[in-house]
Amino acid sequence: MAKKPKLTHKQRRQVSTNRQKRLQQNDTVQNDEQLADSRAGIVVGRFGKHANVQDDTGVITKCHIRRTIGSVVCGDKVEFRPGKDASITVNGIIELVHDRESVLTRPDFYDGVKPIAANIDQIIIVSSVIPALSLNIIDRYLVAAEDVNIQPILLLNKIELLSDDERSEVDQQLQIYRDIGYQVLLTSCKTSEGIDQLTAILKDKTSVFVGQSGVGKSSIVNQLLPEADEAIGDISDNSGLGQHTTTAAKLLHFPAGGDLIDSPGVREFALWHLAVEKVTSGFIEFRDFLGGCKFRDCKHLDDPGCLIREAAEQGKISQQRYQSYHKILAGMDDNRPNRLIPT
Ligand SMILES: Nc1nc2c(ncn2[C@@H]2O[C@H](COP(=O)(O)OP(=O)(O)OP(=O)(O)O)[C@@H](O)[C@H]2O)c(=O)[nH]1
Ligand SMILES: [Mg+2]
Ligand SMILES: [Zn+2]
Repeated sequence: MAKKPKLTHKQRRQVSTNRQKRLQQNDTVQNDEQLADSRAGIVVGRFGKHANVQDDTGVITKCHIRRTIGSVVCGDKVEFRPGKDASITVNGIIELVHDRESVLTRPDFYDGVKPIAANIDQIIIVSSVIPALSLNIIDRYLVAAEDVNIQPILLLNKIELLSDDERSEVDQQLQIYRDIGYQVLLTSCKTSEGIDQLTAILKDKTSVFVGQSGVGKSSIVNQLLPEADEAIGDISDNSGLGQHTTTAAKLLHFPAGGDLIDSPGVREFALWHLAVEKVTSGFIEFRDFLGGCKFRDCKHLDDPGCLIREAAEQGKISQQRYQSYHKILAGMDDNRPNRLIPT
């Protein structure tokens, strides 16, 4: 029997790439004749170079995105052309994205400012007891939500893990947020506490879950919509952090009305894309005092005649939030790529 020629590493790679290409070609629409007429849809999934688009009959098509389109995220309203042969995997193309009514963005070291979700009414900032509650991360999300003018709601999950004493301590910490007008919810996927209340808050709205990895965003989605069957990941024994189980955002519909976007957890929520004034006005309780400081370029630190510092000293602004604000400003340059300037 003739011996098979031995391939070099490079040749083997080439063979594998060619095979991959052939498979992809059979699995993706190639030309306009294979496409039906353009129709309206909503983006319900976004991963790699593709997006899942759902039309008004509920059919979901995995689509290419035309090169001319800037960005596509869950919640985007689009015009797309589905393929005629439903057996093809990547079977459509997004031709146009309609103007967004709202968009939540996040700065990324490599990609610049990235949209996370579009056309949303409210942002549910999910925290938990494990990984430990971080008020500073909550404040960062609040600033980002205020900047894009989308209603934020705070949610603390895994509440059943707390003893009565710990619970009242945490409740006290969160009271700061209730006092300045934010809604705060306590939930547990183990006891279902707070889930009915959350259902009512999400009804008829488009909401997005954001927060650190491992706080239980996907677990809550499964509580609300068992058929969603979202992947759930354990907290790492070593780091005590989540393991980034959800890797792509997904939009789900409530049968009774309303949509919910589950998003991948993030490690850091940087705010370097914002000008300092935007961070300041993102602390909504500071707004009453803005413009009243003695110096126009007041840093609200130890500047004489600073109304914000005085308000914090007098307890009109919480010390916790005042310090969190300065912590955010002190870290503004962290993870900021040099080439990008805030707007
Ligand atoms: N004790 C307790 N554990 C919970 C609760 N909710 C979720 N968990 C656990 O927390 C871990 C992380 O849950 P996920 O739902 O995967 O968290 P996630 O926020 O979606 O994480 P990423 O997808 O990585 O962003 C899993 O082990 C869940 O079982 C809860 O209410 N109580
Ligand atoms: Mg998840
Ligand atoms: Zn000041």
